[in-house]
Amino acid sequence: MKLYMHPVSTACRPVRQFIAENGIKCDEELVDILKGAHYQEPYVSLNPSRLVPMLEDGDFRLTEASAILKYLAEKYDLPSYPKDLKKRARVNEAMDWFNTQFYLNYGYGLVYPQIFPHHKRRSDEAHAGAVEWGQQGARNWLQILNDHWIGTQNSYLCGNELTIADYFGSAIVSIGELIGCDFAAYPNVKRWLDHVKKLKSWARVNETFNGFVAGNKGKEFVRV
Ligand SMILES: N[C@@H](CCC(=O)N[C@@H](CS)C(=O)NCC(=O)O)C(=O)O
Repeated sequence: MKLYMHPVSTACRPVRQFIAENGIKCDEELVDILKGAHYQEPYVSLNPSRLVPMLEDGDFRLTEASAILKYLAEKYDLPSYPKDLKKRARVNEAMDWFNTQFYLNYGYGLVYPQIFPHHKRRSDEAHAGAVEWGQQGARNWLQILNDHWIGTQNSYLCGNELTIADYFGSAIVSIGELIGCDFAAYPNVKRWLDHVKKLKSWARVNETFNGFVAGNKGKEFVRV
């Protein structure tokens, strides 16, 4: 198996983390999205969406981080994707919620417009309005994550067992660190994230990402 990836990518980090934690044998191929390699052959023919990650398992290719996590967990029969119908449905629900509701406002509304030049709006006014919209939405979803998904009792998103939803969600929530979020206003989120970060491969998998976080330290950002 081979994972086409970039180490800083929000969508690649949970997949790499899952592979590392579970000792899954999988080669990696760097697709340098910062240099536009995903727009060039051969990658563009393999994945016309021009995004990473992409998993190759023999002649089977799979994109979408959430789908890849489910495929790997199923292929290796791992407990982090429970077989019980309702437990599995809850994990799917959490992943869909992160991938749609949460990520839209938090990632594309708040974080990315402030750190990626190509996400910046055309005028300062439009930009400030978009970021404010993202901030409001992100605060709403973080509060729901804090109170409803995690709450005061749970160690993880779907109870007290680590699931693939935690791999997926923690990669998304941690992008707030790029704009200096410390999640102090969301104590259950902070406790959960700190807990997931204790995974033995977290530091290694997130080395490049943490370099970006360090590079943004001290800069002014709109935060949650
Ligand atoms: N929904 C996709 C999103 C993948 C995605 O957005 N990948 C980003 C990196 S995090 C990418 O390849 N960006 C390249 C670009 O936008 O040009 C997934 O979850 O896998």
